[in-house]
Amino acid sequence: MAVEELEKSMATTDNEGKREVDDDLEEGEIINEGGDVAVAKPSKSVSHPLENSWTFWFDNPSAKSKAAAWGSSIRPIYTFSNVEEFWSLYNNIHHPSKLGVGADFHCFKDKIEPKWEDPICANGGKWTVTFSRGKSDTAWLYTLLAMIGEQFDHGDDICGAVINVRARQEKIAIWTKNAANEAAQLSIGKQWKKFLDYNESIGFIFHDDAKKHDRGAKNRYSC
Ligand code: MGP
Repeated sequence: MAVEELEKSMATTDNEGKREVDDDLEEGEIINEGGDVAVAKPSKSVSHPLENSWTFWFDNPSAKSKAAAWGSSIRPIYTFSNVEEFWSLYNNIHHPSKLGVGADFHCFKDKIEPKWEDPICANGGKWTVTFSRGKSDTAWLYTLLAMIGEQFDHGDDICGAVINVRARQEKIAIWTKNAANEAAQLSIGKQWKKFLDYNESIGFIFHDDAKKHDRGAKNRYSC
């Protein structure tokens, strides 16, 4: 699908998608997780398939504090594979500014888990952009649209994106597969900044470094 066509369909299905879900909702079709996330069963009408299927994952902050091991409370919420399903979901989930502090919300290609341990993520890394609390809603949406709309020249190298909501800031990261491929990483980082109109310098961390050095991991690339 051409980028222009995709953007047009995304723009026009925004309201339609929401109306369809509101009209179609039946008891039990909205799940509420302690006010942190709500998911509606998307419309069945399929007209704009995406190149990849994507899964939203959520990590509940209250479950996280009690978790024995990192990652044990992350769980998949819904998988979508066309534009209409995306808008139906997006219109019925809380946006980052409304998520509780500590929440992690992920959108990853289907079958890739948002963990360093996932075999496809294992040799990858991440670019991160930061915003003050409550200021990342638009950047999160534009990141999702650019990813699912396959607007990155090296989109095949992308695993997905995550937003971490913290007390003082909200961080959005794009996770990639082949950290050692510097040209691909730089292309993704530069294009992402352009899509977001983000003018500060951003850094790329290898997951391997994060595993070894935790918060002491240094940026390997920046742009
Ligand atoms: P984080 O949540 O990505 O960073 O990782 P943040 O937001 O700086 O820290 P927070 O405390 O505010 O959440 C935080 C910590 O979680 C890391 O230092 C790791 O110990 C652990 N961790 C994060 N990730 C993404 C993974 C992962 O994929 N696998 C494992 N095993 N641990 C992880």
